[in-house]
Amino acid sequence: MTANLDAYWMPFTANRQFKKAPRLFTKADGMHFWTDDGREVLDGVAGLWCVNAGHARPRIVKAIAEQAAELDFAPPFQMAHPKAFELASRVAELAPKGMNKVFFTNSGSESVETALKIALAYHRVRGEAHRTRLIGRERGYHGVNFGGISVGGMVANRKMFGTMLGGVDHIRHTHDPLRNAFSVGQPAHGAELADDLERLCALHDPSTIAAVIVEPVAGSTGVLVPPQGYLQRLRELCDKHGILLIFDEVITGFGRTGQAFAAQTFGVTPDLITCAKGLTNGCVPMGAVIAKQGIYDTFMQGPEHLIEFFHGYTYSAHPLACAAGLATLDTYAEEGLLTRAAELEGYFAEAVHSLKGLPNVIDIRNIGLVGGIELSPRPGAPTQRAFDVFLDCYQAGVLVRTTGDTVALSPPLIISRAQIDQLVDIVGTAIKRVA
Ligand code: PXG
Ligand code: PLP
Repeated sequence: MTANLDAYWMPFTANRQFKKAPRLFTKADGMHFWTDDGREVLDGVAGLWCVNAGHARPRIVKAIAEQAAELDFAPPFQMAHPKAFELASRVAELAPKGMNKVFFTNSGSESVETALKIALAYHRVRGEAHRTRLIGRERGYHGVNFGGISVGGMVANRKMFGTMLGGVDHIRHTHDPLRNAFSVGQPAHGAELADDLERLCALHDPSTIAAVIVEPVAGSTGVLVPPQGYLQRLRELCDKHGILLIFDEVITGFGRTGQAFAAQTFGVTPDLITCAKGLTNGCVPMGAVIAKQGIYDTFMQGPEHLIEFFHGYTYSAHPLACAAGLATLDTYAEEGLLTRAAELEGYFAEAVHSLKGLPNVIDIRNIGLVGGIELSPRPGAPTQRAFDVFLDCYQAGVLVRTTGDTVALSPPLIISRAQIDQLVDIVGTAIKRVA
C-alpha cells in the first residue's frame, strides 16, 4: 500500500481509526474479495447488499466494456438511447403486476427523493394538492439525502442536519424482541403496529397525507423482518385513506427475499417501488423508481409538448448503467438467481439460528438470504462488540456488515451450502472470541 490516505474523506467510516489500520480490497471474483496483501475474503454481504450475482461476472464485464466504446454517454433530457427503453421494459416485466413505468436514478438515495416527489406531484396533478405530508417509520433507512433522512428514522443520520423536510411524521417501528426474539422468518407478533398509521391519520387528518414509505424488510437498521400480516394491514389502511404506499426495496429488490421483489414475497403490491443496488449487480451506480400505470397516466395530461414531471438526473439511464443492468438481468435469469434465496432459505435459516446460545447473542432474525445476529452491547460502549466481530471475521477471511450491535449477513445469491457453513462458522468463532 503506497497511496497517501490523507485526501480521501471516507463515507460512513471512522476515518482516523481506518487510516491507522487500512483494509483494502484490490480484486474480486465470484464469492470472494482479495486484500492488498493477497488474502482471500469470502463476501458475506454482497459487497454492500448489492453484488447479488457475485463479482466479476463475465457477461456484465463485457457489456460495460463494449458499451463504453460504443456509446459512452447520451443526454437523458429530450433525448435517449435504445438500452434505456429495453432495461425499463425488463424491470417492468420483473415487477409486480400493474407496476410498469420505470424512472431511472443513480442510487437508492436518489430513488427515494424521486419517489417522494412523484407522490407529492401526483396528488397535486389530481387536484389534491393538500396531500403534502410524508410518513416514514422509526428505524427506517431511506438513504442520506434530505427527503430520505426526513422520512428515515435513524437518529445518527438525522440529528446533525437541522430541521430537514417539514410536514413529516413517523409510525412506530416493528422491532419487538420481547415477543419475537429468535423468530425464524416472519415474526408472529406485531401486525397491529401498522394501526399506528391510524393514530397519525387522526392527528393530521388523512387528507393531508401524500404517502407512507417503509422498507418491507428493514436492512440497515439491523434486519427487521415484517411481522405476519403487517404489510397487508398497512396496504389496507393506505387504500382506505387514499395514501400512496411506497416500498423502499433498495436492499430487498432483485432476489434478496426469494422473489424479484419483496412485494411479491409478501404478496403486497405498493404504488411505488424504489430500488438500486442489485439492479446492476453493484457494477455501475444506478437506481430506479417503479410506478403503477395509473400514477404515470395521471401525469400524462395537459399539452403534449410540455414536460410532465420536472425532475431527472444528468446520469439518469446512463448507457453504461443500462448495459450493466441488462447483462445483470440476463445473468439472474440464466442462473435462476432471483428465486435462489427461496431455495436456500431453509438451509440458511438453520445455519444462522445455530448461533443461538453463543455468548451475548440476544436475537437472530432471517428472511430469504438475509440474516441478522443481534448482540448485547458492551456496557457503556454500544456498537463496539459487533464491530469487534466484524474485525475478527475480516482477519479470519469473511466480510460481514454491522449496524448497531447487529451483525448482518446478505451474501451473493450464488453462495453454495458449503460457503454458508463457512460463513456462519467464522461468524460463530468470532462471536466466541470477542465475548
Ligand atoms: N433505501 C434503503 C432501504 C437502503 O437500504 C438506500 C435507500 C440508499 O441507497 P444508496 O445507493 O444511496 O446508498 C439504502 C442503502 C448498511 C448500508 O450498512 C445499507 C445501505 C447503504 C449503505 C450501507 O446496511 N442501503
Ligand atoms: N449542480 C449544478 C450546478 C448543475 O449544473 C447540475 C446539473 O446540471 C447539478 C448540480 C445536478 O447534477 P446531476 O444531474 O448529476 O444530479
